[in-house]
Amino acid sequence: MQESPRLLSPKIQFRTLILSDLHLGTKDAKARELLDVLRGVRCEKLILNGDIIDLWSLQRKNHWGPAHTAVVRRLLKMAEKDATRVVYLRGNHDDFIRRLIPISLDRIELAEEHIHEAADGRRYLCIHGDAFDTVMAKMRWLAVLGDISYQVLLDINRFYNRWRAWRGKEYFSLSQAIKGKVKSAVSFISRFEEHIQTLASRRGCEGVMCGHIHKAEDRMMGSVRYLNSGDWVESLTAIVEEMDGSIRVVERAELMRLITAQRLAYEAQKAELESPVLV
Ligand SMILES: [Mn+2]
Repeated sequence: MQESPRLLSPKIQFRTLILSDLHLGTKDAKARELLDVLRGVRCEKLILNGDIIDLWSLQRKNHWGPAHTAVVRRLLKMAEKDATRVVYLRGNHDDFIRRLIPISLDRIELAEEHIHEAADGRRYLCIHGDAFDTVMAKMRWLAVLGDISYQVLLDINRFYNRWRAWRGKEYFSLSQAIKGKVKSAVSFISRFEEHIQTLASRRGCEGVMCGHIHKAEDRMMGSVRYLNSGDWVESLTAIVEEMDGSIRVVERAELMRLITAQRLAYEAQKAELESPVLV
């Protein structure tokens, strides 16, 4: 007797999907783009790592549209129909939930932070990341400085000092001053990395997952793996955990390719199973 083939799912499957910074309620939220992804994915656990509904922005100007409602409805449906465990972590744009947390509503939990245990036993601390803001501000400053070459700096310095001389002021080394700034910014970065490492070890975690800075990342900070899920305003990225526990950052384009391929395979199998048996 012929063994019946394993039935394909019309959706791609992840153990965990981690999203952050959807900023629903703002003009720039890519709700439709997100909806395409959410409709094609099934996951056991969904971590919403802050700034999901942008209450700050809604209070100033209401840009809530039907697509935003559809995203919320889809998220609730995942919890209800797919039995997905949803963990909603507080961000700084939706810190109104701070007064409620921690609370568990059926399959939806609201919390400040969450420890995710992957299938391979590795533990990850999930937290929005606005707590690191003062450190991050210095990092942005460093990125700007990094774009200015030393030669340009020297040129600016020369003009600046010509102007100072004309004003009758003494020489001032702008490049020296900026180099000092860079040095302190570098120490701020290592302080941020230290912060992440301390936090991870305090929670017994091998990794930390954040959002907030709207930039997807996956890199080691000492022995700690730092991941950032990016956002759904510009970068359209997510973190996914496969069934075997492997974790990676993915872009929407890749997710859509996987979703389309899965759907086609599913349709093909369905058509084959429904066609009359030919002898
Ligand atoms: Mn944020």
